[in-house]
Amino acid sequence: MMDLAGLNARFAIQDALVFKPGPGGLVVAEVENQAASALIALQGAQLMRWTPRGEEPVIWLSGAARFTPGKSIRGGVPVCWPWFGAHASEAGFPAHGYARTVPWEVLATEAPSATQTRLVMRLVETDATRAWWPHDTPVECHITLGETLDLELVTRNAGREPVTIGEALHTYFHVGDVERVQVLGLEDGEYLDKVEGFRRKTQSGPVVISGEVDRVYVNNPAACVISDPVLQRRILIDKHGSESTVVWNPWIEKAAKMGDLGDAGYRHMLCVESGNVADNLVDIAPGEQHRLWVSYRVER
Ligand code: TA6
Repeated sequence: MMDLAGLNARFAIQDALVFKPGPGGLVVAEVENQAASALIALQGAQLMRWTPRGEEPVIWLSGAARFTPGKSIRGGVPVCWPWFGAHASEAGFPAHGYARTVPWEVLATEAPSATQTRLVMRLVETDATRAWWPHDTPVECHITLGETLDLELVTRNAGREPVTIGEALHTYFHVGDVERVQVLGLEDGEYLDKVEGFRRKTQSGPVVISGEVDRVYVNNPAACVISDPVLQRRILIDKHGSESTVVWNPWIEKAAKMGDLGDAGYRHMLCVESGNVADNLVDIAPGEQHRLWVSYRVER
């Protein structure tokens, strides 16, 4: 892996992007362009902050987050890959896959304009990752930061056998008061309710949060909107290559047990995750690739 000096010599962009030591010894890329500021940890290719100019932060990062090499950071956009939730057969394997807790390397940076900065990263495979996932599937994360945030996860099957992956961009959005927001776009959608042992249900009306919510909306390529009357804004979530949307808020008791969500953390976060999970795992044929793309934008 390249050290900070090497990273900056090769990939820093004047007036837009610099690599720095981050909390807990993690290396971060700090982006500051004319449209937004952002912070990305190289561990997990995990976006920690994205704030368009003049806006409140759009992405929520827990005030009690722990920053430890090899542990996932509470908040931001953890990349869940190549499985979501518990591993199908190996109870000891990491929850939500391993992509979020291992180093990624920088492949390229670019400033297409003064208002856009792009960072391309690739997961670094090691003996440890191969023990969890013995498939040849290079995965890249392409992040474009500006007034809009675009994230793309590209999985290529470089092996000789078909592979099946689960994945999600587990985005924690910052909201004024979770009890007052509505998620629009999932009306009439079928979902698995994790709070009730994955019971299959149908959404009626907008999603509102007044207790623990942990739902996987399946067969659902729809764009959604988080309508936030307290921060007086709408967050628009557009996506391609994603058939599932996960909506999660742990509420008071679960949040207290987690220990890294902060005292009133649950009130100011809502995960709306775009991916392919449960019914919607993705088969990738040898030589083929799959792209999961999301785009976030704030509207007032
Ligand atoms: O996406 C929802 C979820 O799968 C929940 O069930 C919840 O446990 C959450 O993700 C957080 O998981 P983590 O492993 O980051 O604590």
